[in-house]
Amino acid sequence: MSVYLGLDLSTQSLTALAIEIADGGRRVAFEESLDFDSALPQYGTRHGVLPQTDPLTATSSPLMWAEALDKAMEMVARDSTIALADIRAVSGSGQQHGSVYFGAAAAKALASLDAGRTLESQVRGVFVRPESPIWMDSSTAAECAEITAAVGGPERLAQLTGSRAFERFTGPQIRKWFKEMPAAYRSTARIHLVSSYAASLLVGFDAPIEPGDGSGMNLMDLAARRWAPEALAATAPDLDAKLPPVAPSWTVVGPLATYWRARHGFPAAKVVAWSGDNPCSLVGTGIVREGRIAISLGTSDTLFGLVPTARYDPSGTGHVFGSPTGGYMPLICCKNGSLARERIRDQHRLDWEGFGHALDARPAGNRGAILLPWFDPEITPTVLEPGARRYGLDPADAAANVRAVVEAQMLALANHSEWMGVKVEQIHATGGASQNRAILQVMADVFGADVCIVGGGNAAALGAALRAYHADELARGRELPWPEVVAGFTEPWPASTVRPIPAHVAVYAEMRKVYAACEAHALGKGPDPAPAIKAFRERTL
Ligand code: XUL
Repeated sequence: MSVYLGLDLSTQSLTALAIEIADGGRRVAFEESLDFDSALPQYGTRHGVLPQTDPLTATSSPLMWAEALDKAMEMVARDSTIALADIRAVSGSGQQHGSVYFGAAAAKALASLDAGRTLESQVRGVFVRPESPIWMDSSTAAECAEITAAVGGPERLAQLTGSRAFERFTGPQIRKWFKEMPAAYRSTARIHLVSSYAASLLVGFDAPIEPGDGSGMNLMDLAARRWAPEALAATAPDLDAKLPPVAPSWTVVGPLATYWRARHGFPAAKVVAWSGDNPCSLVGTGIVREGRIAISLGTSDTLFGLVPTARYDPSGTGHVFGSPTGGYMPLICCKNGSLARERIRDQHRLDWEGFGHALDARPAGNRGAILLPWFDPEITPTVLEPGARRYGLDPADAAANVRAVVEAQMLALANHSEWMGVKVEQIHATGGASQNRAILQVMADVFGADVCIVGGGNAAALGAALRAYHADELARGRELPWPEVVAGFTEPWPASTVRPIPAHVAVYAEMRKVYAACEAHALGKGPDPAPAIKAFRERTL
């Protein structure tokens, strides 16, 4: 019996998930989450984010993440369903783009963690930047422009790093920090991603950055999977010395540090490089061959696939990340995901069941009522001035607004992912809202493809555990093909398949154009869409 542990340090929570691989079968043996707001209220986060007055700024606490890691490991150690001694390897997944800034004291503190004291009390003093910018931040438009110009334009930057400059990406965030706090920047010994930071806490020294997560920085040469000197030079001085090295996804960083063994009773399990939540979800949703895409309905809604060669989004909204299975993962991310659905649900005083009923109460196409759900600044498309926009939609009409928010999210995902050129045969849905069949029906109808549910909702943590399994086997000289790694864990749930309804598919093929016209109008790039909406309404009534 071998046990592999996957940890997912996401925006709102830390999830621990353990898988068992035995001759007789494979199963998820343990799965538990710790919600930051409720489990660690002393940090004052809301949905895992620290309160800010500026809507473009979003930060969280690296100290809170350390405390959460200690608590999650304690949670695993206390559980009686898994034998700790069977844990062979641990890996993890971190919310992408967020960064952690260590001062000179960090290396010594990590190397000498005392099992008699909490982790949090020992790392409290190591941060030169007590708040970490996270992926929801969009305050770096100026730095994006500067980096783009220095590298030679958006296309050059996208070809080099996989993405044009994005506000939330780590490079622009580092540049802003360097410009605003030059002395603090100079005294920064090490800049980590959330993923490599958490891995460093587990091994007791600086862990490398994994290429899947490294592609979310605007700093890595995507093809060569190493830091790109021209991108580093465009970002901040001496950055090379402050970043850990890039290392392959299956790197065994080291054994679990003595702290974890002596404090919680873990064995000297291998710690495998952590990756980002999306690259881990790629594995955890079974996207290990072409023709399938995954749509994750979480804090953010993301859509991703797997392609053998890198492609770039000419419109500039999408990204290409390195896949932790080799190859590339094209991805788009919409920030107004679950919080937008929740906002509409709460505004109309509904629970999730009522939300599903309201969604079903209106016809496909919503009689031409359209919502652009940009409650928060949006990533896809870029919207820096938040505010929902409504076209022919009465804000007081509960059912119409529920249908409008879900249709908008699916239409935006479909329109903005066309550049990926993936012929979608099947969609693997994951994330909290994937449990809602009415939402999945809209997804199937907009994409014209079968949708099925995979995994237990913790795809990133599952993917991390599977990556730990793959790396452990590799370290023992056995290279398992990825379909074999994920077998038994990522098959569609029986009876979960939602098939597209042909009449609805036809409605949405039309509505995609109308939605695109509304987006263009709201962004000041297109004419009033009222005539297009009227024509669509008349055709579909
Ligand atoms: C992806 C992105 C988010 C975060 C948090 O580019 O910004 O999906 O990884 O989930």
